Amino acid sequence: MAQCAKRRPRPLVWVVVALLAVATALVLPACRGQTAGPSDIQMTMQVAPSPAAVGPAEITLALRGADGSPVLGATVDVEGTMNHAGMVPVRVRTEPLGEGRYATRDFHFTMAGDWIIIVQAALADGRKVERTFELKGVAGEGMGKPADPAGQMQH
Ligand SMILES: [Cu+2]
Repeated sequence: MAQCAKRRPRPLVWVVVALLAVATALVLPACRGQTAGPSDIQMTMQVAPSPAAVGPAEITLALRGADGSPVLGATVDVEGTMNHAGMVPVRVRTEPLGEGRYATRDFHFTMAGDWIIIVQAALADGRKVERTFELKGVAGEGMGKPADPAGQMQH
């Protein structure tokens, strides 16, 4: 007598699916900036920790040419700002990590809310590239409390 084999979910499959989901979640925070300057330069940004919160953060930019080759020898400056009056921008220079990647060392998110990250890169060949990234919903210090207890920095 023929019996249908019972199809049970194989645990290993679900482990793989879960790992892929985690990997996707880790990759997703990277976003592509708006274009200004040479369009053959691709720039992607990653912010750690993610999700971003008030306090120290590391912003990493990856610069690649049209053929995917890393852009070496660039001078990359990062300005973090917000779209409201009285905002004091946070400006830092990055350090090269190699392979076309550049990271900030002393960047701080000073306020909670929606940030705009403006990246200016001076390429080794003299060209300048600017990209603007939106980073929405930077959390306040300590589980969503306002960044400043006095409330002056809230918006
Ligand atoms: Cu602000």
